[in-house]
Amino acid sequence: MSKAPEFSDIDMDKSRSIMPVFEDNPACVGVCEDCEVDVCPPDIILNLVRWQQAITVECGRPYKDPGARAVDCCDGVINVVTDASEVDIHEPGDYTVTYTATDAAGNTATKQRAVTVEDRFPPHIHFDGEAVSGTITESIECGAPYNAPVVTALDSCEGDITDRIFAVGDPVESTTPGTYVITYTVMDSSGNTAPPVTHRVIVEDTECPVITLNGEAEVTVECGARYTDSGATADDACDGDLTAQIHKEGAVDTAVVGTYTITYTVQDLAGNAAEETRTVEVVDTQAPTIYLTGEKKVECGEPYIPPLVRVYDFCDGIIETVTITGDTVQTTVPGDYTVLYTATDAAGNEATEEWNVQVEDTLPPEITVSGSTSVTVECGSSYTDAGAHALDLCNGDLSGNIATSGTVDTNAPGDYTITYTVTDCAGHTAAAQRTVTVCLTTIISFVYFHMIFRCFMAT
Ligand SMILES: [Ca+2]
Ligand SMILES: [Ca+2]
Ligand SMILES: [Ca+2]
Ligand SMILES: [Ca+2]
Repeated sequence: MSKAPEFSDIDMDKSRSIMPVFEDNPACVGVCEDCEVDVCPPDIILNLVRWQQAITVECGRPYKDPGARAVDCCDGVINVVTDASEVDIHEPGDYTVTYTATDAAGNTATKQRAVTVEDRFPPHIHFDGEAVSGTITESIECGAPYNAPVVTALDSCEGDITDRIFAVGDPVESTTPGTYVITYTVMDSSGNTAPPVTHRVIVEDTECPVITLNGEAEVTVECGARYTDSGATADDACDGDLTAQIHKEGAVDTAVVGTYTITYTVQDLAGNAAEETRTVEVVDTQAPTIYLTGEKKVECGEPYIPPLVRVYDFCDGIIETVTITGDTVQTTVPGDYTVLYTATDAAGNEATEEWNVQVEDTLPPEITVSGSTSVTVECGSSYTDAGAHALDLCNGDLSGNIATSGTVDTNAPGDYTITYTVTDCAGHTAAAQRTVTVCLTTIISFVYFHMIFRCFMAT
């Protein structure tokens, strides 16, 4: 049994010539002479395909009916109508195409052709609209956005049969390194199976983590101050937060001026490493502090005791070297003196502290009566005062400045007061007195009688 011809096999030239043969109605052979009464239907001749009437069409392919011709012994060639358009090329199955011809006398003839629509081709699997087959391997970066292909299945007969795709395997987890394999198969309604497509997705982590410093990458700290490192965070596109895995190296000694480096390193699970550094500059910008303790007021003439000096620097600690400039305190010269204490730290920061000394004369001179402060003088004799001397702690010997007041009349018995007064440069005054008593003694000499008499007369 020969295979039914396909539509493409039609060879019209080899179709039968248009000759009424009346093979379906042999009774009409030879009666065409009497066309007054035409009782014979036309003769329908099917155009053949590879000498065969039956046709097999691939589902989904276009079908063009080869047609038929009709000849009537009275009317000659006449029109043929057909229902070939009823053949559904998208629906596999057996169809019967009917050709009908009617002559002018109303005699009708029909003929039929068997048309088979067959689905013999498998569907195809598509990734993102592209037909694919076999094994498709792709590598993607772990953590990067992954767009899985849109998998569809198209059959030349049935069209889109995506809903019949059968997938076996592990769905891709784009944040977990590994190899994921999914195999897709699909079968059309006629049992034709598409070649399976294996999708192999390798999720790799080739990217380094990213370290982000908290705070600035360059930090300046004052020497002696406390430094607390603000740390860093680490994030990996694949492994996520790796902050806890950060390894920190380096320390900052804020007691020592210098540049320090803190290094942060981290590795992801795939061994990709990242490193960041922070530079910490320990600087000394602060001058030392000078502490002066002591007495700023000095009594003129008393010794001057310089203050106790202590110098402390936040960075260097105790500084021993202190330079003293400014006024030299002269303890015998009252006045204000400014003594300057200067200290410099190792970084060259200089501090100067003023020490204001006040030399004051607050004490009066001391006046001392020469000899006795109580003197008795014989009336009539001569009296010479012994004077006094004065000494001031500040001004020294002021004896020459003593002012003496009061007189002694030795011819007049009685008590006389001699007053000595002296004032120092600061205006402090001191005074002392001497009492001189002029009197008559009980032993009166003859020689002095005249004098005594004068004394007596004076009283
Ligand atoms: Ca098919
Ligand atoms: Ca990584
Ligand atoms: Ca300092
Ligand atoms: Ca004085």
